[in-house]
Amino acid sequence: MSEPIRPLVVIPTYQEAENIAVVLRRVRAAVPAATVLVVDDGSPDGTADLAEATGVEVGQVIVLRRPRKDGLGSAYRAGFERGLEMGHDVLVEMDADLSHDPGDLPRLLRAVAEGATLAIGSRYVPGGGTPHWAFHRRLLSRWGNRYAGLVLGLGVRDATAGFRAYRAEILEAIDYKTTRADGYAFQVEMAYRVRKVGGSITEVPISFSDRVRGTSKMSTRIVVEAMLLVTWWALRDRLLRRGR
Ligand SMILES: Nc1nc2c(ncn2[C@@H]2O[C@H](COP(=O)(O)OP(=O)(O)O)[C@@H](O)[C@H]2O)c(=O)[nH]1
Ligand SMILES: [Mg+2]
Repeated sequence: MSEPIRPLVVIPTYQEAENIAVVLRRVRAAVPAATVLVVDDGSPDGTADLAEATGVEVGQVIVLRRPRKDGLGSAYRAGFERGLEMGHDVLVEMDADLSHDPGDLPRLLRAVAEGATLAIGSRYVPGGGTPHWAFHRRLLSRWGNRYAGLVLGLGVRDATAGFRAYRAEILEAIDYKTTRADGYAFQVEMAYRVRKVGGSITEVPISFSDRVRGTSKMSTRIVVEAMLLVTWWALRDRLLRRGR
């Protein structure tokens, strides 16, 4: 039997006015007991106000308003800090653009309740996928993940995935506050740290949809940052090991 948990779903937003109400309603329908924390970076389109209004309708939604756009990694660091202060024992990462299906939340939470310290919603395990992606995008993501998995010894097929659930204790154990990366590199950095402290990681297959409304905030800079940081971490750790 799975133990009861107190999950917090952290949703970072920047310019998601077209999506936020729908995603909050669907999270509430999928996990009636979850608390949701929207971390908005001063979106000029009024995302934070819409999140608050929808929160009144669906209940248990908190909006953390930050003054300016500071990146995905920084938004999650702030969200985790708040969630741990509030005493949540499971912290979930999820995008606001409906690429992550709130209907998959119960499976992610079950994996954690059954013992994983980190459950990753994975596109690259059997049953998962990116059905709408163009060939070149699939190639970049798939090979980027193969490269990171190989040089860092992650044992994870989808380390850049941003739909995940962490046990509170593992976040404390990996000292998440000292992560520095943004975007895809942030996700890899977190998985790498969990692996290094010996935390168990389970990949739960998910289908990743393309956003229908609004625009992506990821850029070539974020992809290049991920590649450079992964290479740096792998080299650094090899040199350190040799120095011992
Ligand atoms: N708070 C905050 N959220 C962000 C920032 N950049 C992206 N996001 C959110 O992070 C999630 C993923 O971003 P998205 O643009 O969809 O990335 P993509 O799916 O890789 O194209 C979405 O919910 C965005 O609104 C940021 O600087 N601050
Ligand atoms: Mg997206």
